[in-house]
Amino acid sequence: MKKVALITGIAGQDGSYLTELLLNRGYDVHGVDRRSSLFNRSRIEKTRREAQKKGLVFELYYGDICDAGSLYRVISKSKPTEIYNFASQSHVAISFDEPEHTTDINANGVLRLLEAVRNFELKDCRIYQASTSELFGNALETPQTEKTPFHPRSPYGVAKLYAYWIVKNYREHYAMHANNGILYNHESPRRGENFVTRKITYSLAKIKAGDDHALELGNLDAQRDWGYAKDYVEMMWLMLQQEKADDYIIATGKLHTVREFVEKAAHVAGFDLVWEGDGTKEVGRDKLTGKIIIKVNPKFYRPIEPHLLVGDATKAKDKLGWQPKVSFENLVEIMMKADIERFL
Ligand code: G4F
Repeated sequence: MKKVALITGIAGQDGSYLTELLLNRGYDVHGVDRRSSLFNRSRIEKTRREAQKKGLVFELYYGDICDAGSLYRVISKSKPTEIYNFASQSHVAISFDEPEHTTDINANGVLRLLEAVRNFELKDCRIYQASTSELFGNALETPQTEKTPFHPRSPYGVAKLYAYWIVKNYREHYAMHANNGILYNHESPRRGENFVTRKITYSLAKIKAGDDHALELGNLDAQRDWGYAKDYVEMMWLMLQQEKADDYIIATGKLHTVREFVEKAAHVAGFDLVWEGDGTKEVGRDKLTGKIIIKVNPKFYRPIEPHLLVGDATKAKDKLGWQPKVSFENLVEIMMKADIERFL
C-alpha cells in the first residue's frame, strides 16, 4: 500500500526535517501551512524543488488547524495513511500573552484534527501528536518518565495537556492509532530565532559579522534537556511504524544551562567570553575586543519557569531501538557554524 503522509505545520523546523525523511523513504507527502503575509516556506522550498525534479508527490495546501473546513478539505484530497500534527503556537513565553489563541491552536486544534479523522472513518490512519516536556512543568520527579504526574506551568503547557489526553481518549474510545511524542527541547539551524538556542547562535553570528548590538537574554541559569531536531523526527516516524499506538518520551537525559550554551557557542564563534557583574547587571564581555556582547534583560524572564525538565527516554530506546546521535557540544557547534555561514 502506498504510504501517504499529511503534515500540519510543515513549514516549521520539525515539519521540514520530517518531510525530507519521508520523501527519502518513498512516501507521498502532503503539507498544511498557514497563510502569512511574509513568505514562510524557506525551510521546505529546496525540498519542494528537488521533489518536483524527481517527480515525487509533495503537495502543499494553505489551511489552519483552527479552521475545520480546511482540515476536511486537505484530508479528503490527500487520504493520508499517517498524520503528523506540528501545528502549534509553540512559544511558551508568548502563551502568557495570548492564552486563548494558544488554547485554540494547541488544544482545540488537535480535537478538530481527530474529529476529522474520525468522521472520514480513516480507520487505518496513524496519528502523531507533538506533545511536550512542558506537560511536566513543576516536575514532581527528575528525570521524568512516561509515568511522572503532569503539572504544567504555562497556558502553553495546559493546552498541550488537553491535547495529550484527547489523543489518548480517542485511542481508547475509537481504537485510533493515535500517539503522543513527549519531546524535550530539540534544536537545529532551522529553529525559530525567538527560541533561546537559535537566538544565541544567530545573534553571536551577527555580532561576529560586525553588528554592534549586544545579545539580550533572560534567565541565564535556566536549564533544559536539548537534543537535535533531526534525531527526534526519526523517532516520530518509528512511533507510527509500531503495531500498537503509545506515548513516548524523547530526550537526551542531560541538563545544560542557557549560560553553558552561550559559552560554548561563543567559543565556537571565536570570542573569548568573560562574565562580569551579577543578576540583571551581569554582562558577557569579549576579552579580545573588550566589547560587551551579552546583556541580561528582565523582559525575557518568564512569569514562571518549569522545574528541572530532563527526560528519561528508556522506553523509546528499549521498544523502538532509538538513540540520539548528536551530543550537546555537537549541537551547539552545528548551530553556531550554520549561522556564521549565513552571515559570511
Ligand atoms: O528556547 P525556549 O524559548 O524554549 P522553551 O520555553 O523550553 O520551549 C520549547 O521547548 C518545549 C519543550 O520541547 C516546547 F514544548 C516548546 O514548544 C518550545 O519548543 O526557552 C528555553 C529557556 C527558558 O527557560 C527561558 O526562560 O531559555 C530561557 N531563556 C533565557 N533567555 C530564554 C531567553 N528564552 C527565550 N526564548 N529568549 C531569551 O532571551
